[in-house]
Amino acid sequence: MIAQPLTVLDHHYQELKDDGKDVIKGLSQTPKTLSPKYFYDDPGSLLFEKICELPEYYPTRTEAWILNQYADEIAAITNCCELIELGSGSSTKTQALLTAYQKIADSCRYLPIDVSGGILKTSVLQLQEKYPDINIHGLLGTYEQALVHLESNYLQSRMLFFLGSSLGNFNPEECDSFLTQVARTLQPGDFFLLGIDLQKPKDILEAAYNDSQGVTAAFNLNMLSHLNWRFQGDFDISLFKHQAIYNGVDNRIEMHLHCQRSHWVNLAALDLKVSFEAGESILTEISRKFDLATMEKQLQSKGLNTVKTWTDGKGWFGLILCQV
Ligand code: AVJ
Repeated sequence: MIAQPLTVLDHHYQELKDDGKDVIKGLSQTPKTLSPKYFYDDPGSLLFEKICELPEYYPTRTEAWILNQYADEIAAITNCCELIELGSGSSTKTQALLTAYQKIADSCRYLPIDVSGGILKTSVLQLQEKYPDINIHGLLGTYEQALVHLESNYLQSRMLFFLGSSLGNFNPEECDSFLTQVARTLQPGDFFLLGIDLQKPKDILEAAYNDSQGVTAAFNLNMLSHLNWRFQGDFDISLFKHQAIYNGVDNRIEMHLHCQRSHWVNLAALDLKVSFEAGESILTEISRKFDLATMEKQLQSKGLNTVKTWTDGKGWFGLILCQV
């Protein structure tokens, strides 16, 4: 994929331009797949915020607990000037870090990066009011665009962070090249802070992705509404059903949209007509569940050496701080 330049929100704000080539590719293969980045149009980002508050969805509150507990320690160890967050969303959990850095640094910068323009713009404005001493610049774009931009725009000592276990969306190969890219954006002495969801019993995992209020189902189905407005599509959402199952061999949740009867879908802006069979499904997301020691080894192989790890009392979620 060719990286497009990022839009710097402070100067001008515009929707992310997406050519949709990945949609054509994903819907033309068997089984069909779509990139989880298409979850996050503005309505999708709001649904994700709702997911984070569900009783069954433990990752957000568990990670938030760890961050609140150890933010001062992280700030003291890293003592860096530029905080860069990939996939910042509403930046709610990040506030623990911003509060900690504001206490120790005189000139600190925060760059939240997200594909969802609405939520990014709102949170940048709110955060700037709440943290007047921190220089905040929102960047609208994908991870790929962000990493290319960061590699050639190095200013000062950095901590790049990637929270919420979004790393789990990558398969092992994608994960490997992502971490290579991350390492390229950092200079010796810089830090990378990674939040990962850890392996745990299947029933807890499946409940987290099949909540009783149906918010996760709405979030999954919203991807089709997103494609409808973005690419002039005619997906009929009522013909698909949300499904999330845990694959214990690959240690991952798999989210599907299961087609209820055979029909054709047209995406006019992509000049694409796709046939769907009853019973087939679109894989919209994988959410891998990790093991701390294995992840530390993988990070180390990229020159990202663990400084410290933190977890919660149950060992459900892990935070790894590493340094180049
Ligand atoms: C934001 C990718 C970490 O995998 O748990 C939540 C997204 N999908 N419920 C996850 C998600 C369904 C979430 N990540």
